[in-house]
Amino acid sequence: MSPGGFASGGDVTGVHPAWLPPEAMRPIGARTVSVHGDGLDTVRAEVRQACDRHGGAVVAGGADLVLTLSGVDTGPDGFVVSRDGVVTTVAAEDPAGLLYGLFHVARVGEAAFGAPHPPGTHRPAHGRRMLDHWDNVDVHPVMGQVERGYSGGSLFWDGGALRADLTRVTAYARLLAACGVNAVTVNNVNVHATETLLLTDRLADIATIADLLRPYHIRMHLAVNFAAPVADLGTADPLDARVQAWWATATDGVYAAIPDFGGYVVKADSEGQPGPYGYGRDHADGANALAAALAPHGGVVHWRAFVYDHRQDWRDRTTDRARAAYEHFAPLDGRFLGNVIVQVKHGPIDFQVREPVSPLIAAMPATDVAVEVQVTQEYTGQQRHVCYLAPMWSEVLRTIRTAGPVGVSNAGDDPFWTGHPLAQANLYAFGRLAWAPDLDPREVLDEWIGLTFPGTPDVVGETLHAVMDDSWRTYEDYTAPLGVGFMVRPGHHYGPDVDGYEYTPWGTYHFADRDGVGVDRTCATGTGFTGQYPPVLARLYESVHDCPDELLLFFHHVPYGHVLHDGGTVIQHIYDTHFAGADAVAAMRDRWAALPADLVGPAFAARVADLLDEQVRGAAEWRDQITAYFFRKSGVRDAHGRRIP
Ligand code: GCV
Repeated sequence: MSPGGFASGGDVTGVHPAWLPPEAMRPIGARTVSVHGDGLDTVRAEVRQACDRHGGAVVAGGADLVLTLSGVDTGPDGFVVSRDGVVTTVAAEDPAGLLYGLFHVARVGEAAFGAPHPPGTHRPAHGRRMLDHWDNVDVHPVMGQVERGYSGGSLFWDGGALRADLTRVTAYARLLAACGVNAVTVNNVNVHATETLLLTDRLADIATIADLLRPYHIRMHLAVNFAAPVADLGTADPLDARVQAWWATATDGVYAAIPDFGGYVVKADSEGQPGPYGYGRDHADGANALAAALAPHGGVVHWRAFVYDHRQDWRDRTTDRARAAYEHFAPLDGRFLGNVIVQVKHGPIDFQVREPVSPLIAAMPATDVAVEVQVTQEYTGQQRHVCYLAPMWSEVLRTIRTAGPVGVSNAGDDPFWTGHPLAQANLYAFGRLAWAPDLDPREVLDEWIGLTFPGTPDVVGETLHAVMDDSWRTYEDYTAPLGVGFMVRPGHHYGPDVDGYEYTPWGTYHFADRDGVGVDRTCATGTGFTGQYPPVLARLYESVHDCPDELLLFFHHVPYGHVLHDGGTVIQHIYDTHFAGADAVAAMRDRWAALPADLVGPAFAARVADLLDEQVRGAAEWRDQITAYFFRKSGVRDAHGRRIP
């Protein structure tokens, strides 16, 4: 198809519909389809629209495609697909499963109507697959409408009010259901004064959004302020019976308005947000107070473990931000109520391009843990750089079994949804990996391409793979050598500033001097962070010889002449990767420029081209600052004699 699918606009005029534009429903809509069961309004509407557009028909029996609610044993959200020769049947035990089955058929396309095959069962790996929006209701003076948002304004809020036109929320819900997401929070975890009222005075706003998400089987969650009871009671002490009663009453009110409400998300004692420490209590006390209020209704609390000292003294070399989450939470394992989920960032610091997996995830066997990843590209190019993140998430999600991943959404009111049109693939991939963590990131990208540009010539897919497959490692090459992170401009976090955070209260990240670079996090001579890992990993990371190269400087401070496993030195690696990374970005731009714009639509093509120009500029800036900085520190010349400013 053409870009005509875009031009025709899908459901929302003027908006590029991302995956599942009307043309992607052709495999279904060009056939006869029968739908059996109750509670299938959304499935029926999807099928009807597809048939209206593509010439098929909704029939009572004798169909090419049968969608049926039946007693199959799939569990929630699962479905079974079979083909007996002339009929493809999708069966599920609940309406959500049948909707996922319908979208599966769209994804598989004509193959769903090919050779006969016995029933194949599809079940999500995780019951809850959640996206958190860091959207402010009021425009925040520093963070704007969406904190760390790079896709325009909020889909839900506009300058203090619920958007007047919520059409795109319905379209967004459809996109999310089509990749498997089934839970959403619609406000920032930094809960400011207005957002605190969502729980009480402005409940009608979130009920309105919940009504729009529900047809696509997406449950509403809400970020709440731990100190919310203070306005009424003067305290938020979680062990105070009046506070517990306050949460019970407020929560009853939420469920009266939203019977299928999912629960609360809480950022407490973190970066200035209030929390239980203010009352001499711990995070189990805090989380349990809210969990007790939710339990009678079947709700859950996602309690974030992102707790660290952001007022540390850079001169104090014993304080290590990486240790913080484990130190605050691991001792609490076993004390949380059953409906508390401790939400842990995938790495021990903060969504950097390269981090080891957080040791806290393995340290709480008696607690439900959710792994949090950042779909919005705060530290990975801010949706001005192409950075396909599925390979990074896949490394974490496929090896760790948890209560389910949480992603920080990258969507906004931008016509392409995600600012950079190619960042749509990150949103899609988050949902797919949350459903099936073992999926190959390249195959997921294939799916996104197939659903977004159905019927286009192979060159579209080849170009997108060439530009995107290795883009995360390319971004790492020119920004974060061997596990050093945070060399970004303070505040907005875009672009290079090697010492930007090095002497601030927020943590210290590279410790470069004239002799060497890296953070000594060993037990033998450093901060002892390696000791937080299970023995096999602790030994691996503790050893400067065995530590994987890509994490060497995360765990060790080494001389610039230290030899890596590939035989090169650390300083030469820094030079080589920065030159190679910037060159790779220039090649990405050339590759994109060679793609005929009409195959993806002129607007899409032009937006990507403009952003690739910025990425080429940005990568060169990174290359020049990083190579110059380390040349000036080390005095070691580039072995290849390239120009270092
Ligand atoms: C919502 C990082 C970001 C903050 C964000 C915080 C968090 O520090 O820079 O904007 O706040 O993470 O995850 O709570």
